[in-house]
Order: sequence, then C-alpha cells, then structure tokens
Amino acid sequence: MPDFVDRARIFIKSGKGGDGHVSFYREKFVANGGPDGGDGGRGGDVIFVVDQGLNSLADYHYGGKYKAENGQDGGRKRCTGKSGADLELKVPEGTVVREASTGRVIVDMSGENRRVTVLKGGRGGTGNMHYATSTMQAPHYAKPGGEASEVEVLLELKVIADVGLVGFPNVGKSTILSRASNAKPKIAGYPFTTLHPHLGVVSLEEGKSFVMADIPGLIEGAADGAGLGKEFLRHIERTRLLLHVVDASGMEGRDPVQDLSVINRELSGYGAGLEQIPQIVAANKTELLSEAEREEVLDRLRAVCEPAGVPVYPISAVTGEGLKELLYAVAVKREELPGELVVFSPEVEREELQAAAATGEIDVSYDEKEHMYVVEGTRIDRMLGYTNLDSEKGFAFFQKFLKDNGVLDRLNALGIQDGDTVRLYGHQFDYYHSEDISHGNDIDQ
Ligand SMILES: Nc1nc2c(ncn2[C@@H]2O[C@H](COP(=O)(O)OP(=O)(O)OP(=O)(O)O)[C@@H](O)[C@H]2O)c(=O)[nH]1
Ligand SMILES: [Mg+2]
Repeated sequence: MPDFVDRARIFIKSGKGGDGHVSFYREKFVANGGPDGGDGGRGGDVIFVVDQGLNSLADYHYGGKYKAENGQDGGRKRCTGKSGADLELKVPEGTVVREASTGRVIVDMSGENRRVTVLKGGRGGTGNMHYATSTMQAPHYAKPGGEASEVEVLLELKVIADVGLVGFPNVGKSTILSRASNAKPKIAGYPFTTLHPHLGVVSLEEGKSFVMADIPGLIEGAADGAGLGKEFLRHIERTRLLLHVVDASGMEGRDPVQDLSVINRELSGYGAGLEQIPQIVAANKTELLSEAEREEVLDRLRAVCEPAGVPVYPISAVTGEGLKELLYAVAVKREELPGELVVFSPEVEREELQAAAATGEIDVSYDEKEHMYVVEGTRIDRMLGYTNLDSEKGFAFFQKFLKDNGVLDRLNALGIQDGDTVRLYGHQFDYYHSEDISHGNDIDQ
C-alpha cells in the first residue's frame, strides 16, 4: 500500500432501524394477553472523526463500502432491539468530504469540525405494544425500522500549513524544509524527488513557529494538470504565505526570473485565488555564484518582485547562509497575515444528502389510532417533491409509482378496503381498488 494517499473514493452506509415486533403477552391460564411487541433499535450513524495521528488517507486507498450496524428488531415481552453501532471513520485533519456524484462539499474536517455525523441511521420501528387502544386490543402490526442511507463520497486531503513552498523541481525546496524543521523529506539532484506533500514545524527563537508544507515541484502547465500539478496545487489552497524558491545559480540552464513568472502564471491559472496569497522569494544556491553574478541575479529578481511588494532573500540551503534571516522574515510576515483558517463550507445539507442517499425502502402500515393506512419513506417524499398531484398526468404517474413499487400490494396485504383512507406525508386519499387509489380529500389544499 502506498504510504501517502491524498484522495480516495468510498461508499458510506448508515444502519437500518430494527423493525418493531408483533407479539402478545402469553402466560398459562391467561387468555388474550395484550400486545407486547417491542421497538426496533436505531440504526448506526456514519461519523467522520479527525485523528491527529493520521497524515494520509491510505486507509481508504482501496475504496469499498463502510457500513454502520443495523438496529436489531424488537422482540417479545416488550424487548427493545439493540441499537446498531455507529461507524467512526478516522481521517487526517484537513480532509474534505464531497458527494461523489456532484462534487459538492459535505464537510471539511478542519478547524472546529472534529467529529461530524454525515449519515444518520434509520430510526427503530415501534412495536405493537404501542398500538393497543380501547377499541383495538389486539393490533397485528408494528412499524418497520427506518431505512438506511448510502452515498458515495470523495475524500480529499488538503493539508493545513501556514506556509507553502513552491517552485520548479530541483530548486531546493525540500532541502530548505529539512534544514528549517524536524521534517526529513527526500532530497536528490533530479526533478520530482518529492512526490507528495510533507509538513514540517519550523521553530525559531523567541517562540516563533509555523508549519511549512513542501510540495512536489511545479512545471509549466501545472494548473492544467501537467506533472500532476493540480494535485499538488490543491495543497497550498489553505496556506497564508508562499515561499517561492528559485534556483539563482541557473545551473540547470534556466533563468530564475523567468521561472518565477512561469510559476506565478500557474498559480493564477489554478483558479482558487492562489495568486492572491502573499509571497516571499528565496533565491537559492547562491554559494555557487561569484559575488558579481550574485548581485546581477538579485538585481534582476528584485526589479520584478519589489514593485509587487515581494521581498527577495538570497540563501544557500546547503551552507545555511541567509536561511535564518529568511525564516525570520517568513515568521514575521505570517504573523501579520489574517489568522483565520480557511474551512470550506458545506454545499449540501445533511438532510438533502440523506434524502438523496435513501436506500429506498417504503414503509406501509396501518395507524390504528387515526384509522388510516400510512405510506412513508424518503423515496415517497422525494417523488412527491417533483410530482404535481393536481395535474392529471402527475396523478397518473403517482399511481404508477405506487403500483411499481409494490405499495398497492402491501396495502392489499394489510387488508385495505374501498373507501379507506391512505395518508402520505400530509396528503390523504380515499382508496378505491378499481382505480387503484383515487383523488380524495387532500388535506394540504
Ligand atoms: N549547490 C547547492 N545545491 C543545493 C542547494 N539546495 C539544494 N541543493 C541541491 O539541489 C538538489 C535538489 O534539491 P531538493 O531539495 O531535492 O529540490 P526540490 O525543490 O525539493 O526538488 P523536487 O522535490 O524535485 O521538486 C539536491 O541535489 C540538493 O542537494 C544549495 O543551496 N546549493
Ligand atoms: Mg522536493
């Protein structure tokens, strides 16, 4: 398994509620005991939890289905079914959970979001013990448990760091991080040595410290995906400050001033406002230059950077020269910048997600107290949401829906008679077998 994974696609499913039970109290010499069927237990929720010890989504790399437990059915003697256990999915801080079908953000596990319920389990069905009335002493029905919900989600890790290192491959970003922090990124003299983000805590004297992210090198076209640029740029979306590293020695045959503008163009091209993040430029590998060459390069860099308010620091990550000054400037600048962590807002409400995620069971029951049949379930709810029952066509569609989904069969099985009332989410209808179900006194109108 790869040690670092920053994206995964999984199915999550909450537990179904347990069914209510139908039974009657029985004892020797006691005839016709009352109803004693217990309630079903509730189904487990799916909950995302930030685990401080994780820094990768590797656990979810293989996808698959993650399921909370179903509630158990109610039992005899007023026995309530056991609730289904919740499912806790541990993720690293900074994981954004999206609905796979639409890409909408469900929750960003950052900031205050340490533990968030994403799918609720179905409620437990009520047992027949609740349905005894003076007129109906032997109710032969109970409520089925609420349905489970299932949805496919995308998990995306956007690391949380104060400062992001950007620049072409091989300019010395990882060398800077390794010298400045406790992090031990791989360093080598070839491009794309760094394959995934590393975080390091940079601690300076006077109690100043910040978290710096080293990401893989960027190349022209990164914003359009070249060299996996998009994947990498994602990780600097939350940083407050960018440390833009260039190779001042030009030893790879490139020009640092031109490199700077190529990378800046990619940042703008990415589209999440990366070009707005303040920058500090580090001109690295200066120990390879003569005094004169060094001044020439710095003058050219400053000519383009300083008018834009971007300071330039000459350094050598290898000898350590200039590093202290650079890091101090980074710490000071970072402290000036607004401290609010960027937390992405949800784009889909949990209720909506839940409705869309309904596994589609439809409950059909008889309400003894109200003397009517009841049809409910999220799918019915949704169907009513887009059907106009007042139109001829809409009503015909509705009838067909009830028939196709076995609702009419289930009403018949419960013993429905012509003229009986059926309730569906605030609508009431009179049932007539010949026409399946007829337009009745709709209490909503
Ligand atoms: N001469 C000299 N070489 C340096 C300096 N800083 C880094 N290097 C060398 O440059 C090469 C690349 O360094 P890395 O830190 O791996 O570069 P990077 O920017 O992280 O590269 P990618 O991860 O591929 O994007 C290594 O051989 C380093 O030893 C420096 O200040 N002077
Ligand atoms: Mg590197």
